[in-house]
Amino acid sequence: MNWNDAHFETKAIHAGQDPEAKTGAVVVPIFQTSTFAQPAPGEHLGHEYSRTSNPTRDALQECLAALEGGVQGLCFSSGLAATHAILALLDAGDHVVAMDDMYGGTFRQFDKVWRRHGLTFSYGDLRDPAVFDALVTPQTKLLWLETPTNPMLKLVDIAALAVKAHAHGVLVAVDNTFATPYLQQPLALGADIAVHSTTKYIGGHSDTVGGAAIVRDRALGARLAFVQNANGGTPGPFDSWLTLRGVKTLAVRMERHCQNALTIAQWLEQHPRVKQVIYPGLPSFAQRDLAARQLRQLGGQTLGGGMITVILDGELAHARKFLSTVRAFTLAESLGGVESLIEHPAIMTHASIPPEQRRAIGISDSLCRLSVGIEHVADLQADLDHALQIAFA
Ligand code: P1T
Repeated sequence: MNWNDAHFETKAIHAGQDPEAKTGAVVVPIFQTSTFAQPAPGEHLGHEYSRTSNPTRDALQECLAALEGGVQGLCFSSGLAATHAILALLDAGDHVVAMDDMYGGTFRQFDKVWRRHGLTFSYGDLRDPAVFDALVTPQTKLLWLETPTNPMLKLVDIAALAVKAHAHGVLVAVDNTFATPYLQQPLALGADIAVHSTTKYIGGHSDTVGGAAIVRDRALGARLAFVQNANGGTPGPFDSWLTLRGVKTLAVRMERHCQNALTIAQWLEQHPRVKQVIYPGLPSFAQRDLAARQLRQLGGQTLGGGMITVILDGELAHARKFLSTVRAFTLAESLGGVESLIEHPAIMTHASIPPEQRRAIGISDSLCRLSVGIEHVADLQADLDHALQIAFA
């Protein structure tokens, strides 16, 4: 059945997930098989080998394509495997323009892997779209955006940059991991590829690692599907199934993540030990107008996501004590699960970015990143309050 005209919540539960034809199983089965019997050489019943295609992965791919408003979704064994497949579309000598703030692992792949293979990169603060004009060259083939960025929660204007990039024949990829398709629709705004670490909000339960790339052009989809199969960084059936199970509740989880995060952000902003709170749903957010245009609105309020970046009014030692004291928040890398996590980007997720570059984009030693979960917000607030008291005692 075609669910394209259905609402987001309905697509999340039904797109690619019709009851199974043979048994009527309501939930897509885990087709835990590497290969498929062929009635005659070269003839098959739709699947040959699970790297190439697998019914459980197909269901997830179809669902994610529907949620992002694309024509094809491709899933990968991690977010970085999805990134790798996209960069593998380029040739040696090609140039990439990228936002200067992004997940440290993405930067590491660009800088330590792809540069050795002859790609070149220019990074800039693309909050000002005119910065793109200064960075683009005749060799530029890809514009890589992350918005909101990890960890500074900077926004880039996808629609404005897509127009500029397309005028130069440059493909636009948007890492939509932080916002999710529930809050932000990059393809509708003009991007060519929406990218995800499905490890995060899409899976939503911190129990599996995965990635996805969704496109709105069939020819680009075919090129990416070729790389997916040729390079082979695909997720197994069980990981695909866990992700598909998670994505069914994406809309309701995101609303609670946003509601809890806004409450915590407002409270932290008043806290005497806090220097700055960055949260796209706050009235004080620097790019408040762009947030209102680009992120989903609910009841006149911008849904700012579940991530908060907080700069303590102290030193590294205060941040260390704070992070070691929290209990309702778990000190861990990653984000986007139902449980609240907290981390220190300079030491943890963004350690692969050189210190001077980290400082230039604002990742200081007193900066902590919160992934606000869907526990009761009062327990989360009490935990942070207690940990701040101990850290500054
Ligand atoms: O971890 P993996 O599934 O390979 O996804 C990489 C990735 C891509 N894009 C963004 C925006 C990300 O945040 C990540 C992974 N990030 C973390 C593990 C983290 O703690 O920030």
